Amino acid sequence: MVMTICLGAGFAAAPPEAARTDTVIDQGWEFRQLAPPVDRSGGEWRSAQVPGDVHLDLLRNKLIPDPFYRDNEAKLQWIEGATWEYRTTINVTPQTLKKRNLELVFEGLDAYAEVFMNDSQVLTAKNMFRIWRVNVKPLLRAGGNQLRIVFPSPDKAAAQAASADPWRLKTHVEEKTYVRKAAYEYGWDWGPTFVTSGVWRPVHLEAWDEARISNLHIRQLDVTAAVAHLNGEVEVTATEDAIAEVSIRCAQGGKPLEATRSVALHAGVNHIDLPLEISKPVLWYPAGYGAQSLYTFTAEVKTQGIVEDARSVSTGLRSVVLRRDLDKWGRSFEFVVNDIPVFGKGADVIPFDSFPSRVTEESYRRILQSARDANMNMIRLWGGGYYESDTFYRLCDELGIMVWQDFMFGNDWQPGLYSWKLNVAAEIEDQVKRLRDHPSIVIWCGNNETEEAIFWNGRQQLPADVRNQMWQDYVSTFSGVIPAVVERLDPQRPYWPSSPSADYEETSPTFQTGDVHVWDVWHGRVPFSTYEQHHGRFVTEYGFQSFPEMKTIEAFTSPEDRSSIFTPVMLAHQKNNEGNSIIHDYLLKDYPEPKDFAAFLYVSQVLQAEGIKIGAEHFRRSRPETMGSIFWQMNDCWPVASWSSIDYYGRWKALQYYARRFYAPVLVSPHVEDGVLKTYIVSDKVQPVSGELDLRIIDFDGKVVKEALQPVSVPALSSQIYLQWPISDVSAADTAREVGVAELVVEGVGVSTNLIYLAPTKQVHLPEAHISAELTQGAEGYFLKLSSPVLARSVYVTFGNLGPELSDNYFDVLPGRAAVILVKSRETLDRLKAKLQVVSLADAFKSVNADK
Ligand code: BMA
Repeated sequence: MVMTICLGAGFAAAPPEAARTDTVIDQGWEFRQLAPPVDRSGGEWRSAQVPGDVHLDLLRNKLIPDPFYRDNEAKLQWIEGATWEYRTTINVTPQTLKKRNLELVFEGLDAYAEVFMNDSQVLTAKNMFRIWRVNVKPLLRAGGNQLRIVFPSPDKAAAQAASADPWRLKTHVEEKTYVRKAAYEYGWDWGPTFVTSGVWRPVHLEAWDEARISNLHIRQLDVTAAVAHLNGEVEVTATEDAIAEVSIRCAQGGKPLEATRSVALHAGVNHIDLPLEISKPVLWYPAGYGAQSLYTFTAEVKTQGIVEDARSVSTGLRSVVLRRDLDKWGRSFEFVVNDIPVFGKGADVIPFDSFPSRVTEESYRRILQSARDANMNMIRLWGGGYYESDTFYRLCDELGIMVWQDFMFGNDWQPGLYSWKLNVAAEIEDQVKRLRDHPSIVIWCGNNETEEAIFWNGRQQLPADVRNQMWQDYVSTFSGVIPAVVERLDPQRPYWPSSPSADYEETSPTFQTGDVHVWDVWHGRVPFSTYEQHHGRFVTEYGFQSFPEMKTIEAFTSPEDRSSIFTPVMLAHQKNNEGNSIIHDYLLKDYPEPKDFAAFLYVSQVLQAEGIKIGAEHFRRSRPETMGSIFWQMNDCWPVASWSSIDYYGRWKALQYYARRFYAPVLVSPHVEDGVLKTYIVSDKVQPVSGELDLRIIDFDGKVVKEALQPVSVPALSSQIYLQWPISDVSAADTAREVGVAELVVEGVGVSTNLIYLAPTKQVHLPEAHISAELTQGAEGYFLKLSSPVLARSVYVTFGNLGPELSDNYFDVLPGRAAVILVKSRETLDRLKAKLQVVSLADAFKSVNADK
């Protein structure tokens, strides 16, 4: 074995042409329905798109209406009961045919599929999340070759798979659990039921001779600012025994780096290690903590001087540790990145669409950039969907958004069949290998709520032996099969069995450990203030629903659907039983009845935002006891009433604007505890911050009742109280007409402003607002200046269907203090003025303060 590491020598920037070729098979696809019944689609061959799915192909061929419009979902359920067939022709040149290996690679088949090449069956696929590779060399000929894929009805495939498990008769688990397919396709409490079929990710024909690089990974053994010790792991698949030269190069971050090894390859899979060392690496940081520098590594394999294959991978160098130390509250749960304990701020992310192939880079960017713009540094990719695309993770890497990555198991108990576990192990291997170089992924997590939900739905009543067996199956998969694969392929990254979980440790009020989902607010219908009784070490879910804005509602309704939130179509776009009633009930606890449908939508958003703000600020104030606040949920997969902070069309709800404030790097958070108004400052900064804290109590006309101005020095990574006023000293007379305004000013700039009402929301006596709005042309758009002589709460600015980009929305306008926002639009000033509407909370009800 000869191995050299040379710096600055022999470096070539671009990978040379390799002998391996890769042809994407995305042209000439057709599909048809196979019996029974064919009457709905005619059963003829029609054009199809790959990647795609049968629902989108039916839509493009105008065989079905828009699945998201009104109540069309219910009319399209026949699709999952049918069997579908896809085909295309692959043209193979004589030159390609000479290659020693010709393989078809399917990056994703949803889900149960039989694949035929020139009418010979080459594959039976039974897992949407696996990458399938099949040798088709013996079947191909020069010229046209037919690739055909049959997708039996998912219902029937599931029934058949389930029938192989004798335990199912005892556990009564649903049949669908036996097919590895995105759980949300079957419907969720925010998502429609569209159980689809299709080639949902790209297909390729790979042609190669002696060797190919079947995987390239840069293992980060230990990384510090002084030096990064890496292991370049090149997996080479060889046709036969051969001598090869394997190398890795990297150009960025100072001097070029190259490591080369001469190795003897055997036929089959070879693992070649190339240790690499980078001194003073430019580290990758989560958003808010530093830059997101990425390194690109290129590996090459040569035999007899010929470059057989070359592959590149980009990664960011950072260390990540899940710190779990005993402390005075129990056992910690905090992510330590590059030695910094990082408070995780963000939201859960679900699939971006019911039909994933139509999600564009632009829509990913819109949501992920919105996360960053709202001062988030972490998202949790929830386990009831699918492993996201490479584009998604690349954007997370570039934006510094850490990813809590669930494996794709959602809620229900999972089968214990040995064959099923082998299928899962292969899936985990495919996905970990595909994703492990993304620095943004900071944890692998076994599943969403499977541990917690195992005995839900009456299963507590099952006989003890059945429950024991189910528990053993659970543990053997999520603390056996899956972590064993992770440990082998990616041992440096933390693994966690479930969300939520305590990793099988006992929790108690005095011993908190693990991550938690907090659902007594919403599902348990308790007041928002209950959030403040929770002391989980890391909160991975808590949430409250709202309606999307009118423009979004208009996209899926006709006018008669918009008379109330309880019309059949509005209820068809609410998937949580009782959801609309829950919103309504909570709303009436804090506010009077909204005056009309539009006002209801608006108030629902304010209600959600104010509620989640209570939780988020409490969790942030509780650092370091609590080290994460991930609210449920950021996005939607269709237009719907849901827990999202951004709707299906990418429009920010009030919550997303509020999140930008409650996730500010330095947050001022006034809070009443035991009759004392305590003003906290929470800082996520790694350096101390000096500034001035201004706390004043004003009445709604702006008269100052009490004020304090105090210099503050805020330690790095801290949460502390800076001012304490007994409530009895605070109020002049009428707490229903007063508000506390806390502001933190650093170097002349207001970094955080927060209001606190001294009376319960329902009793706050909001004055009728008289907001004056002035829209003027500026250099980069328009400026909208809003002012009001009295307090105007949660001011909502809309330009109707013109929908310009606004720098802020749903903010308070303080008496006598103008607020200015930027309006980005190509429309004329006059058109914008004509559509401008400014609403504040006081305008939203039948009569202001009706019941006060
Ligand atoms: C959690 C999630 C989702 C669900 C949400 C709202 O439990 O994991 O399954 O959509 O609650 O009910």
